[in-house]
Amino acid sequence: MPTMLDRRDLIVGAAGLIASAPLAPALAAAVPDAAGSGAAALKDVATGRRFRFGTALSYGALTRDPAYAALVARQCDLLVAENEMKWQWLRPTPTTFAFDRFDAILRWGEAHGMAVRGHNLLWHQPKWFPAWLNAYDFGSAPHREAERLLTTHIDTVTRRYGTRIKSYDVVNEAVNPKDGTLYETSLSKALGGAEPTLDLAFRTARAAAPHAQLVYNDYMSWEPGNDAHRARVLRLLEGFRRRGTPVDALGVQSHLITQGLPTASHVAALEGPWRQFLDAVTHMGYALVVTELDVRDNNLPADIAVRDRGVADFTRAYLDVTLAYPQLTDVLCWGLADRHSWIEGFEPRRDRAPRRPTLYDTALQPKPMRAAVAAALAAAPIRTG
Ligand code: 9MR
Repeated sequence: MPTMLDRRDLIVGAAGLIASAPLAPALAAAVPDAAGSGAAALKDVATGRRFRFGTALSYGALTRDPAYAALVARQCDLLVAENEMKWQWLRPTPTTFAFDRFDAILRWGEAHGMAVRGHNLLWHQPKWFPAWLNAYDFGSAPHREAERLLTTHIDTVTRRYGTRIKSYDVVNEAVNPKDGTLYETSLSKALGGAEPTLDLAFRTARAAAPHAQLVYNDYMSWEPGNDAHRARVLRLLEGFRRRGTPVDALGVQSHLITQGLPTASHVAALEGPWRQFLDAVTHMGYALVVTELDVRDNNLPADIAVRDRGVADFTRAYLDVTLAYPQLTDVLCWGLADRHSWIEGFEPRRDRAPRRPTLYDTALQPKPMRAAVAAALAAAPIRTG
């Protein structure tokens, strides 16, 4: 039983399903893995295969960590605000919008030649609504008032940015993976259900931003335990198609979770259901976007070299399968360096060893995961669309 993922084992174990070449020394050399001058930036590696590469960036990181911002500018041609377009940040009250922070991120991204995505127009869970929206009094005509509130929000945001934003996560995480239901919120209760609410969000976005790619974004992933979530997302996507709801792509968040040191047989077992899922999504005519890639380094030893290798191998295996889909052209990480990842605050490791979920360490030095992403991009079939 191999303890570390061996690329040749993986190719054999996957019965030829992986189209890309093994991670041979020659390929690694062709994808220099250093942040310094002369190294191939990830965006350039991506461009070579006609992909784009990017990250989430928060206002705090942008304004307080210039070295990190410089790294993001060097490596990325795609950017998304980590929080600043969400209702919780953008809508302090029912009648006001606070655009400053998102605007600052957008201007900075544009000044550095990046395309900027919109995340998100409706995170359809009470937990992520501003408190005022959960407690909102919809008055005597609740349907009309909820419709006004939601469409005003989406109209205002999308019309403000016009063609500066060409892709939106219109709806984020509407499925409750615990029981397969769609979350209900103050808006959906007033609008007569979750599905009409999500449909209204997409229809409004299409009318106000006809140029934009409209994405449904969720975290169903390839690890065991995600089957019910994936199945419910498929039903949601089928429903969108049946009702003619204008949704262009599925945002595959890709918050990966290691299950131990990845072995070929372990990865091969994950691959089948994951392919079935992506096949079903793409057969419905949806494009794919990797919107939030990072890795929760669970069940791996604290030893940094061993842990980083496990994270890198798991990431490479996942991307090899996922980037093989020609419907996918954009890959975004949810933070580029460990010092700006949400994961430590959300779920620290049981042994309290600091998490190592991203491509660069706390000193902004590239980690094996960075080499794995570069190699996966370099090995991906070139996009032709
Ligand atoms: O990384 C984000 C964190 O800073 C916020 O506190 C949190 C709540 O707004 O959202 C995190 O980002 C999430 C993203 O918006 C949607 N998918 C899951 C991400 C990680 O929780």
